[in-house]
Amino acid sequence: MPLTPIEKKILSGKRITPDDALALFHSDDIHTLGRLANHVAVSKNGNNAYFIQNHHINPTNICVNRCTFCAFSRSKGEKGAHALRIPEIIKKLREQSTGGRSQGSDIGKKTRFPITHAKLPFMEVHIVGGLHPDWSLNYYLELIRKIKKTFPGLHIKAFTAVEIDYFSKISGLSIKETLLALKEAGLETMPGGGAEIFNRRIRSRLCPEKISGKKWLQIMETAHSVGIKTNATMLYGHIEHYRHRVEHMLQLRDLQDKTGGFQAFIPLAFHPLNTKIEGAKYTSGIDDLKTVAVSRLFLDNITHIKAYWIMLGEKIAQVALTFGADDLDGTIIEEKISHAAGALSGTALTKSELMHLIQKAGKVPVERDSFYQPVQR
Ligand code: V47
Ligand code: SF4
Repeated sequence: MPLTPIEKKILSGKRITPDDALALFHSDDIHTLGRLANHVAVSKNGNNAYFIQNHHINPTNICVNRCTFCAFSRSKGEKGAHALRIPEIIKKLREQSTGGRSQGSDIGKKTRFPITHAKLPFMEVHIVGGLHPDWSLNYYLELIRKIKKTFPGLHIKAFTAVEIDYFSKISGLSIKETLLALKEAGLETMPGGGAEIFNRRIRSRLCPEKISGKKWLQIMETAHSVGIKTNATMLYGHIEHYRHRVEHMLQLRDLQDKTGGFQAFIPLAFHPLNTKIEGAKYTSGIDDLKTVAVSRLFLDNITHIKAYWIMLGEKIAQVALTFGADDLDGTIIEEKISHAAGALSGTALTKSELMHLIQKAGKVPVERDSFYQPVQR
């Protein structure tokens, strides 16, 4: 399909329709798509590409939902199940922040350039996990309080809308009360996980036990209303069609028009290993780039598009910086969710590796905080 009328719309700053986005997905003109998406990205963020020094923590992989696409989760008592106590999480964060023994060995194995500096200036901890059948909301409140007390300068980005719904159910509090209690304890922003694909039929095959797309959006709307900024994601490349991706992004765009609370959109490339999705394959590089580009063009009201290098791989993520993405995410340190499903990337990158990837893409590396403010060091 020729892109020209859509191209004209984009270049004159007009919003594209869901049909336009579908046509872009069906187009084979990947170069025009990349050029247009880069044009829009530059108009929003200049030639900058952001990164953050962060760590990921998964308190538990024990989960009552057991989504069919998730290779990370386990049932209680199953081999490979883990459930960290709060002091263990604090110890992990301390070791990672001070170049302690466990970090040194971990990093040395998994990244091409071992981290050598004695103290890593982490800005953010990203915490998500399974829905543990025995834990109470108090565990999570205590965890947040303890992290804030031990590392006062560390930004806490934690819990997907799916977890918030679960905490509300186990505590008997409303969604709003649950969010306010977590905010009071020290939670500052929320990641965008759990969105998967909103379409009801696809969702019922991917994650029959998970909250609906409608509920996910309601929880995000509530989070935005109490002053918690969040991200949004879309899991693609499994059993969905292009139209489901567009439908998904349209619902995000509509909510963003209302609240303005989404900071970034992250297309998550499905990884097939150890999942229950029959016949599933890895996504292709072309599909990854197309999805980043179309999301940049369609989500005109979300400022940042993240090329999550963990799931795209370092090299496709780097190219994605010229296809509309303006953020690589971060150092990560320990990633379990996509690596359980066969991610081929490392699990950590150093600041200098991230900067190198960005510079070689012709972009300007900007170290950011959790609100996309540049960090001066
Ligand atoms: O919600 C699970 C996805 C998500 C697989 O907001 C899988 O900054 C691929 O949301 N293949 C969690 N993906 C990760 C996430 C995230 C990551 C980085 C940054 C941010 C952010 C959010 O991972 C889950 C699910 O959609 N996931 N299994 C899999 N087999
Ligand atoms: Fe549980 Fe999340 Fe995995 Fe689903 S994706 S099984 S909710 S950890």
